Amino acid sequence: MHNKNCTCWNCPAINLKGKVDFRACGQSVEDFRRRMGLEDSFQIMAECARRPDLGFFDPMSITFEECPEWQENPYGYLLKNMRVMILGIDGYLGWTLALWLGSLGCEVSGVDNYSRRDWVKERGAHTVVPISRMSERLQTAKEVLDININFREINLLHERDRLEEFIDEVKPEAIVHYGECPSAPYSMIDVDHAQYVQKNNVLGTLGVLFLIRDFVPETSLIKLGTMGEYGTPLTGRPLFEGMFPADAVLKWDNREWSLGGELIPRDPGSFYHISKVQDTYNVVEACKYWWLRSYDVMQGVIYGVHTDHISADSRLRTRLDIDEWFGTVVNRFVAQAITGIPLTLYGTGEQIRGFIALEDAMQCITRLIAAPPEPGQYAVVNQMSGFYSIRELAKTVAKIGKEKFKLPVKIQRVENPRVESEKHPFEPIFENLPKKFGFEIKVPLEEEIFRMFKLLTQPEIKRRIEEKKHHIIPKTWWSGEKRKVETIELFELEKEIEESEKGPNNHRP
Ligand code: USQ
Repeated sequence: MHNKNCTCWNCPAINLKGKVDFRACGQSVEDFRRRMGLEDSFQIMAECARRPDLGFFDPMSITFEECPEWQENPYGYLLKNMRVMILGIDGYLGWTLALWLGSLGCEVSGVDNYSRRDWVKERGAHTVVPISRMSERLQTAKEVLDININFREINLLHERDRLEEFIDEVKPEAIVHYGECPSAPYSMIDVDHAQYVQKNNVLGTLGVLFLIRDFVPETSLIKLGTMGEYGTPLTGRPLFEGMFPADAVLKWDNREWSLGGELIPRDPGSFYHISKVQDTYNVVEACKYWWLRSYDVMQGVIYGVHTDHISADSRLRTRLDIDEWFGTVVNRFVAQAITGIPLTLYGTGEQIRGFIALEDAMQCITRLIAAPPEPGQYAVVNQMSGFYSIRELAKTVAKIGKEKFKLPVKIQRVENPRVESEKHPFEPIFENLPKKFGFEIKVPLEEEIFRMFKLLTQPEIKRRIEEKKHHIIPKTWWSGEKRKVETIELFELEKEIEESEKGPNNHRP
């Protein structure tokens, strides 16, 4: 178990408030530990909110493996009935995680104001996988999976008093923050959308940080960031996990400095991605000022439709968007293949991105919840299971569509409405999750694409794709133009597949 040696120091049930003057400890956990080893008089005493009978004790003396409150499950020791609050519980990821955690015995609570439903509706699009109203979702979760979810409709930005009340009532031991607008193209529509996305995301999250400080300072915040914060630097320098490693140096003018521990440069590619960068700095500072604990999850592009729980009943399914604003590339490609639109490579299609299947993303988040950061610790994970060029992905989708579903799939290059490098080196480091948290890839790309075809070719879903087909070809340009992109080139699929069979150029750890 990856978290067996974590101690009460990591545990959200620890009660340190008022017992430790963190400012007197400096900012370094190592320094803290060193002083405890060296100075007899320097010690920390804490109480346990779950086991008050222990009285005051040294919080580093009991491990998760030894504590009866932490119980084994497939993703590490997990706190018994752990109280996890999901912000953005009605979304693609939020709903999936709620059922996933509920089935592991967590007490799940969640907040949403249905804004994802509203944004998609505003664009005239819809989720092609129909989803139930929240009341029906909650009832079905109870009926089919025996999961009780404590839900409250709250706007994170504008109803902070209600969020405060809910947090104080539930006292979550982990908060997973998915409650942001996730779309780059949506943020690039016009000034109103750009301002809205930044306000919603950045200020919403800032409010959450203050509430954590005041009401649940020991909770761990699992905050969704994006690999897109880093961009695709043309120097090809590695995209470390948030910070430079200890041995990284800056050389200039015959002098040398250590870069160890400093945030790596960010080069976001849309006003949405910028909002995530701003969040990063706000979360880092909150951890520094108030000793909050946070994992910032730099997630690659997500795709897929399956976990056992969302597939257990049609009323439990999660949403799936394929329009130009809210559809991510793999999900879009499968829908395009089904509806006869040649798969749309923007520009050369040589852009490379990190990807992860929905189910693997759930596994990662669970593993992070199970091994909370230490007080004051801000850490980053690059959450992806492999990286591919968009062109390779299109070929994979086309091949599965053609061979397994007998669809006449074509691929096209269209004008790129975005401003992004179309040919670039890419060296993401994504070692923390597998090495420190025990993450193992469970879902091969091809398997999830197959599952998507299976679901999306069902008559009702296919009809819903057809209905909104006109929102697939993009017309939102980073330049501000509003016109459909033109096709540059249409590919002979056979040739493309033949080439990809010569040697798939995919990249896994
Ligand atoms: N692309 C195509 N054809 C399409 C759609 C996209 O070639 O039909 C290209 C884009 O130009 C881009 C890449 O595919 O180079 C990924 O685009 P995307 O729309 O799938 O994803 P993106 O806009 O980058 O944003 C998505 C999520 C966002 C998350 C991000 C992770 O919407 O919330 O932050 O993936 S990452 O891309 O690693 O930043």
